[in-house]
Amino acid sequence: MKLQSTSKTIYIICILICNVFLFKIEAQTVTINSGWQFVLGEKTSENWATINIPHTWNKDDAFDDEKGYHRGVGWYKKQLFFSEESKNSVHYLHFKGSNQETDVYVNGNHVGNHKGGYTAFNFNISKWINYDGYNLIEVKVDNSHNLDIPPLDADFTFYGGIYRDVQLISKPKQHFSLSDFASEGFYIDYYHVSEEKAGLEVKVLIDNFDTKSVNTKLKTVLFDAENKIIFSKNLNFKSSADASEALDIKFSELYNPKLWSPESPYLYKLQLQLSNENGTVLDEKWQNIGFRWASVDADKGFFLNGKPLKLIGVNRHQDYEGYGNAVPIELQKKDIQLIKNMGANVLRNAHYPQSRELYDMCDKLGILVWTEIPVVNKVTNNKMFFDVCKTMQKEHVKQYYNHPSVVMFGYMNEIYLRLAFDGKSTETEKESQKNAALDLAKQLEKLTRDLAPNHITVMAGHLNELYNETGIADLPMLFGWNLYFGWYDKDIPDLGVFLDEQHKRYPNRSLLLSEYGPGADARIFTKTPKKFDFSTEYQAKLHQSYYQQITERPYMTGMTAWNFADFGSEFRGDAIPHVNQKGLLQYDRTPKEIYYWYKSVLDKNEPFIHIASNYLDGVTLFNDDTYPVQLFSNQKEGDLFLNGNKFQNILFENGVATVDMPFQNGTNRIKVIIGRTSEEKTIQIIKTDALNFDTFSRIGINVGSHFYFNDEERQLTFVPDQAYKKGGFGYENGVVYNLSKDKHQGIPYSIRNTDSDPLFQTMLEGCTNYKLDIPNGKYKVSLFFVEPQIKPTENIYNLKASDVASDKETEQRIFDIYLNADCIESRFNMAEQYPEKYGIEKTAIINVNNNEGLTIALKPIAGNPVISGVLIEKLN
Ligand code: GCB
Repeated sequence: MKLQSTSKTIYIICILICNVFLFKIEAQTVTINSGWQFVLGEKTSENWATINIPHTWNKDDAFDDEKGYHRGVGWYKKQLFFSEESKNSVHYLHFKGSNQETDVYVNGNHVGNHKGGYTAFNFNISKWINYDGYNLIEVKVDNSHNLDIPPLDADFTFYGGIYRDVQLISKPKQHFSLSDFASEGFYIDYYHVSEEKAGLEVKVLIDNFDTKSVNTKLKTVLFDAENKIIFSKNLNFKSSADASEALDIKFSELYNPKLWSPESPYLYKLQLQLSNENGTVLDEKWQNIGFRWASVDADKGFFLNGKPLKLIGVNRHQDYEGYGNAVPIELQKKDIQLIKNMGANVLRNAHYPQSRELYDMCDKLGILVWTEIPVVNKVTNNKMFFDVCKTMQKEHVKQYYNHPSVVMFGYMNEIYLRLAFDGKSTETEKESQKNAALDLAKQLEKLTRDLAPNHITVMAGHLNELYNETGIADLPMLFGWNLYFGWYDKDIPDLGVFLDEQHKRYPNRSLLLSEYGPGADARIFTKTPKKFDFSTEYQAKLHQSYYQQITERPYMTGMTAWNFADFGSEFRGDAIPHVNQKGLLQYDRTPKEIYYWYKSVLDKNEPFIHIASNYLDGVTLFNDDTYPVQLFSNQKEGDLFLNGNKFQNILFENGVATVDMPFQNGTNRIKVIIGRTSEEKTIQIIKTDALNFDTFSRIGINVGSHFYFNDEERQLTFVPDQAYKKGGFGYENGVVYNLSKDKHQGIPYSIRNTDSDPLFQTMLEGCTNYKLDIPNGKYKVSLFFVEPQIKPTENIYNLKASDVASDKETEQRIFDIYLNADCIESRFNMAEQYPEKYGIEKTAIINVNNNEGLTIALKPIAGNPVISGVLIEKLN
């Protein structure tokens, strides 16, 4: 019996495979990424190079020490052969993404122009092709600032180039339309979806390029995940000559459907097959089908399939260290897996549509998606801009419509940001800006609702009354607040206060916390985390509190952290310049500790433990100092062992336990055991009672800073600074240099000539004596400096409007540098002697005698001296 049923299954599978694969399908798609010729600038230039797509010309210059990156034109060209036999086909060039304006030429003829860098587009090139010969394809791409194309302005790098696949699609004369805003030519709708039953409706567009009408057949088959046919429909129809046919196929309801959800992303499959009257298959499409329905309630939050679901997840930018936006798709897919593994159930693809392959992954893995077009920070008040935005939203909605994971369509982010910081325009101009954005929002909202009636419309705003005052926040079905309490604004607990107040004032508005998070650098850690210090600990503190504040508010639909990973933003001066460091992972996708904390609160699948000491290696602790290490787990309690001995029983609250570890000098073993699961980490600690060089040979001090900095260039963890203590080290005078009063980062600029920016960015000003009680001997002493006075560029992400001009008056700064009695530098004048923002290292060899220790004296000649770091190495 059993054998019989197995052979039956095999037989059915064989039939299915035959059905699916053995028919020759006339339609063909070929990816043509290899071996393009590329030149930056005009095509008359002679510097053509051979490149492969995905490609961007900004992968390096958006990260170098020079301000700005190439925003202009680049040309691509390639020869394509078309055979005589292919004459009867219709040929399209399909671009999945080219930033941001693209013009395509075939044999010198202009075949089309596309505006916008994040949606796909097709050009039918058939009429320009020479058959039985080679054809010259030329593509001009321009990423210049263009007032007609969003984004006009945003906190990410607008890398130029053809950065997603290019395909040559050849189709028989009748095929699923490729002309409806580059969609798949069909749209899936669900009707009456419930636990009991679900209906499926497909609207299909079929183009006929023949000059005569033809009999055509459309077969649609719904399979379950096990390839069992659920429904099948055949339709015979006449395709009129040179016309498009719109067909509506409605399947009868399916009883007891398996619903799609993040815990159980069950996918059915739909096959659409187009044949001619002889049965030759002309074109074919496959589509994942997930039966689900989503809704929002202003009081109760988000609902999926009728059940409440707190949305917890991340935002994602598409670029990647070393690649810019031209990232191999397999590498990008790993991101989606990482997001799923973290336990997230939602992804906001901010601020633009991303690769379709990733949405497929979300369908398969069960991640709900918010997707949006890049209308960010401001709008241009003219028809062209409005038209481009509307076309972009049409492309976006139509191209991404069929993904079961996509439940939210958005169209604007922080549209009043520039207006809020605008110190130049008149009141009338501002009023008109305000109304223009509102007007565009109304048009885009209507368009989105018309195109995607079964989806939730969304928009995100920043902390500003304008969104309430204008009523723009009430247009979408769900409004996202991007809130940075404890970073750009006020303090961490102010989040809940603000949200409660908003909910009270606007009780009918559904809310999501669409962005939040501080910048964090894995190389920076501290026992005293502070706003704007980029420390691992501050990132933990903020995220852990935000999570509690959102989960305890039922009216909040959820939260999406800013950002999944660090991303390129050329103008930024974070601890890693040109990179926005608010990621839960680093730019190369190495997780920061906070990623594991999210996993511990979100992923309940199996017991999980993480000891957050991945980056702590090399910490120096003095006397009885301990270091607070965070332990993460999705369990309630466990046992902690330090260096083989049971240290304590630990209780996890909100996924975390923080333990002050009394480390010993050298290797330390931390082990957590919970039931049958355990995790062990080994870290190296330098423990000392004095600056005696017994347990270390080098010591570095991150002068003017309260955090440790792990410096890869010098293979050393610099210790935080302190006021002088006898037997130790520290400053005798001076104050921490802060460009603006309420920020704690020193100077938020890219420091030239180094990757150790946090060492230089923080400094002491007015310190004339710095003392280190080191024993007699010979030492190599290195001092680190940078001139902090630079005319800041306008950077609203690092500074408040009032900070845009430096708080400090420009003054001259000249000083002599002494190591004890030796003057190692006279009239040191960085502004005069070095380029702007230049990281300077001065090294000298000295002998310390007579138990005098070392005094670094910075003797002012003009202005106040500054110093960023000290490194001392014992030579004998
Ligand atoms: C925001 C923006 C986002 C920025 C982020 C930040 O509110 O929507 O594009 O990158 O803040 O890091 O400042």
